[in-house]
Amino acid sequence: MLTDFISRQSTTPTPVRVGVVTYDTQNVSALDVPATSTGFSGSRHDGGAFISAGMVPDCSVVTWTGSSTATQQTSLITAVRAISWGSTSSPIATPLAETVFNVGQFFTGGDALWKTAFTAGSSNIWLKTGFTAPTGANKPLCVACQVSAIVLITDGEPYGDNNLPQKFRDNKIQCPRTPSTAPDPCGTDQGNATPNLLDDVTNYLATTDLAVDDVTKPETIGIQDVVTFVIGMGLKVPLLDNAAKYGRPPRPCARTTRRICRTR
Ligand SMILES: [Ca+2]
Ligand SMILES: [Ca+2]
Ligand SMILES: [Ca+2]
Repeated sequence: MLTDFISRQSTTPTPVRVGVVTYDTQNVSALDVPATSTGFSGSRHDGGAFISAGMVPDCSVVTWTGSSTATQQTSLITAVRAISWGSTSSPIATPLAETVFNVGQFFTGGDALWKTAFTAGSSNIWLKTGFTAPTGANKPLCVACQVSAIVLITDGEPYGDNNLPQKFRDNKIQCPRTPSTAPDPCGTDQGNATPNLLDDVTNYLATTDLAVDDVTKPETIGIQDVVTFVIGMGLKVPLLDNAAKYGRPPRPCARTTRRICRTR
């Protein structure tokens, strides 16, 4: 599915830039949920890992038909086909919310928010190696008014997930149920039994200006949020429905911003 999507960018009338992230292949060493003061520090391997070198194609490129972009396209497809899903002897877990949180770091365009939003002072504990955005033409943010999206392809069964800042552990976003006092149908992690927080993370990315405004970087001015789309590979999963439901930016406000952007 993903390799088809990347291939079609050469011929579709509406090509997009693409980056690919999968789970950290060593994530089974980080299945627990330690105190929030730990973050990702030490030798932990929570969350994801980049497959692509930032985004393809470069910011200034608007089609995938140039020779250098075609080469990037071939390399990306090869890299996607080489993604490891683990084996019995070398398993990989499913840190869904953690990985989407890492992608949020990437979309900040420079880590500024991720250093201050989740700790009392500035701290690097919630930064994941590999997700600091590049500053070259493969950076995630090209222009201030661009639409950024995550397309999450998953079976929706978190395992070894939810080592996240307290803001998310509060689990303010929960799946709908009747009566409201019943347990959260978004469920708990199969490995560590903590409440699943994927919907809390997608909601944060949809409702937060991720790129702190910096006059030296025009692409950061205004609101840079991220919408999450979910492609569930298994049966109906309440957690994924809720992650998509709450992963939409507040449209009236966002639309106004983008309309102003386009008329500049
Ligand atoms: Ca983890
Ligand atoms: Ca939740
Ligand atoms: Ca901004």
